[in-house]
Amino acid sequence: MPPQFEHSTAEWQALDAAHHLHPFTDFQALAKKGTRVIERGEGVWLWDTDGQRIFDAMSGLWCVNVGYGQQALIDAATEQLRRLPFYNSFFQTTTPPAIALSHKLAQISPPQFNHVFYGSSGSESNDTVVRMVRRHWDILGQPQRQTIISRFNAYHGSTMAGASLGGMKDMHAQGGLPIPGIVHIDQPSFALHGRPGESREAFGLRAARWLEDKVAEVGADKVAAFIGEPVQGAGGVIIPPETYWPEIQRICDRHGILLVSDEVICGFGRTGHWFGCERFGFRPDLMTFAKGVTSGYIPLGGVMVGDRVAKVLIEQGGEFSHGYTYSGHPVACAVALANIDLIEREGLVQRVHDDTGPYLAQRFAELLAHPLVGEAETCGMLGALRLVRRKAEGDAPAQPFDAALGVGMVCRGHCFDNGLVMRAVGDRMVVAPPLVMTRELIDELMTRIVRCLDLSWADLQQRGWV
Ligand code: PXG
Repeated sequence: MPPQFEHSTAEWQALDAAHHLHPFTDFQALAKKGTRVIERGEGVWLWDTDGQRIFDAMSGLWCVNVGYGQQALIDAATEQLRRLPFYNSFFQTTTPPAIALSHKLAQISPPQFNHVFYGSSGSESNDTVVRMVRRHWDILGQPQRQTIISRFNAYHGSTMAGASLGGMKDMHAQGGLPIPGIVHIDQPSFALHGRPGESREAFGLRAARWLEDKVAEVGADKVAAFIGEPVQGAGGVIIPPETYWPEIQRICDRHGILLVSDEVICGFGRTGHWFGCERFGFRPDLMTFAKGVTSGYIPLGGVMVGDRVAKVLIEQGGEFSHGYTYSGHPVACAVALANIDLIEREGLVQRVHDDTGPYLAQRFAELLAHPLVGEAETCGMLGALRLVRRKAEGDAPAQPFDAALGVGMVCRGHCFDNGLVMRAVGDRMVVAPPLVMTRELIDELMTRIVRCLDLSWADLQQRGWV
């Protein structure tokens, strides 16, 4: 290890507390507690500076789709760094990796996608969407079509536009958000909004029609686009009923509204399809991506631009005044190509679709036997458990925990102490393991989850919460 990385955990924590402001963090509280310093990864495993081995059931932050330590990605980065570490794509130039990746993305995306606009993150890509869809309508002589409809509890990033598109109320409470022209409808969460006796399918249609209501309220001629994650990720892995997306598609088609799929989490195999829109049977005009495109080995994001929009921008648009220094970064594009090549060679999308996805679903369903688990759902390599105070019995619905207690954080604490990374979202415990998971690793994950649920149950009994 290079000498500048040789410190004890306590030294690292002191330096971190002194100089590093972490995202989405209470700085003072973290400085008191001390961070966990992760120093190495291999496959689905991480090691911290105390030498503890940790099962990373979150793929880093929903991104390390091919797992850690893949030599092909390391070699692609090294080779490109040596040959040409940077050149831009602004002034009538580009680089071979940016061209080759654009070609590859057009091949693996649904057929309407033949063009890509790059950024370095999901947030930047969603900012691009806001500017691009408004520009699209301007060019077509409909400048009043400015409003973008999104959903509460969505996560689309943390820039001004990304956080505005997102529907996180805590984020809107800081910094004067949302920016004008972005409005929200409720999310298709059956747990939150389903009615007693209503089927999931009927709920899916009802939830989609909230879009129709919002379009009527805003005025169809003022709506530029609707954006959604196929499965809401950071919002707690909210898997919509099968009826939801096809109905959303019909409503967008009826009113000529552009449909945007945020594929930052769902893209690149996570749902057992290359893109989440393919899993849920809809046909977006634009798709944003990031995370899994490089498996997080290096930052890259972008927007797949469907022919409907690309044709307008290219043939009638003139200069589109937008872009980033690192749009089409050659090293990032080279790593993305190696990543996609690896996903293809190893058949990871098919593996999730045919084998590990159904197996994870089966093993998750078994967790319903646990006294703490009121719901267990999966979609490909995404999974969510809802922790409940008392399970549903006969006609009596499940009793949730008081949200103020923060039951998820209690469970997350036990995961943290027992070598398992799971994410807590309110009373939902979520996983998004790497796509290289095998049945054996799913069994190992389940053993760890059950142990942490048992510890949480005992802890909650002691606290008198159950
Ligand atoms: N869209 C979606 C659907 C995301 O999940 C973004 C956009 C923004 O991407 P960038 O690359 O700008 O972060 C995301 C990011 C969490 C968590 O705690 C989730 C994300 C980011 C950070 C934390 O679940 N998703």
